[in-house]
Amino acid sequence: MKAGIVGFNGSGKTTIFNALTGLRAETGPGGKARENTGIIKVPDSRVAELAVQHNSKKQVLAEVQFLDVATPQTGRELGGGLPAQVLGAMQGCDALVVVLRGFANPNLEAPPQPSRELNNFRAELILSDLAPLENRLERIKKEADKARERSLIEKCIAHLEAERPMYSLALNSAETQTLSGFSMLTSKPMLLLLNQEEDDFAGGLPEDISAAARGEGLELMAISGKLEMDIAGLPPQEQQEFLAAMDITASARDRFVQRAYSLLELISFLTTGEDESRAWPIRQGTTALKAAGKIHSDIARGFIRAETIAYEHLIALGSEKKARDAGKMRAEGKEYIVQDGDVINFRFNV
Ligand SMILES: Nc1nc2c(ncn2[C@@H]2O[C@H](COP(=O)(O)OP(=O)(O)OP(=O)(O)O)[C@@H](O)[C@H]2O)c(=O)[nH]1
Ligand SMILES: [Mg+2]
Repeated sequence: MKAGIVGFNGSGKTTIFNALTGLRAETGPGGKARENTGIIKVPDSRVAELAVQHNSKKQVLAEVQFLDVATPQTGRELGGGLPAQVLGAMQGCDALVVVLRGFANPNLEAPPQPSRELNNFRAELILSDLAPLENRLERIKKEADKARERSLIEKCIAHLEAERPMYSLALNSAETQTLSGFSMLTSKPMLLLLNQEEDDFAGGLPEDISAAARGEGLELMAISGKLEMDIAGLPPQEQQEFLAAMDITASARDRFVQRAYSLLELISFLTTGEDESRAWPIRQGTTALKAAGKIHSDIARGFIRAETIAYEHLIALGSEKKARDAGKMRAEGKEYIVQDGDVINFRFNV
């Protein structure tokens, strides 16, 4: 599962990438040649709680991959077009985190104009989605057996030309299937991240950008990239002290990672025992059989049942045995749709 950190030149993508991953990729005008990738662990206090209850030797958190998509300066104006390589990198992502610049960047002339940036960025994505649809339409316009595809593509083009993103177009599953090969950028889940100075937080989110996000039906979060990067660069002990001194319990980083996780439509099921307590990332709607396969193909092959206790019940009742006695352990079959926080013990036989 991969989330792309995207946005216009100098919006603070690499800074935020560093804050998330704890890596030290080069920021500023010199650092734009490369793409950076990093893995982040998704904070989940349930893993630690389970580890205490079960005396686990090890704790393992779910992981998500982040890609920092460098945007070379392509024009004087904001949004002077996004180069093919940037668009291609975004296409390979499962979700997009769009960084909007809300701070004065000394390397750029333009003052921060985040809502304009949002508009322009989204226009770029729409343009990029239109081109292959138009090509395809041209190619199949005379083919008698392609009438259905043609009308679908025409519907999409009309929608995009009205400057609306694909995610706001209702499609049935056959239509979604037909369009999947285009991997359209505006059909990807998107989270807006306003990168602003810490001093600006007191004022709350600026009204114009909040309204723009609401209008788009998108989630918007503010972050101070630079501050978060500095926090992430401290040793763990000092991070705690720093956050305590600022009277906050978790950095924006943790909140952001959790939001990005749900943006990717990910949930976690949990396993626990003396060896380890662990969170496993799966897509919403994953069956018990598929979830078993995430752990090991043998467990899926020899699947018997998934002994499942909701995390809250397990913690409240104190042990697996007590949960079982209280009737809170369910024996689920292969087709069971796994829920976030299910603590599962897979029974299998190979
Ligand atoms: N004051 C302030 N400066 C920031 C903040 N976030 C990033 N910067 C600075 O803005 C400049 C650009 O940040 P980068 O993280 O390199 O931006 P980018 O989006 O990766 O830039 P490109 O990859 O070139 O498109 C750097 O000098 C950062 O130190 C912030 O929250 N506040
Ligand atoms: Mg960068």
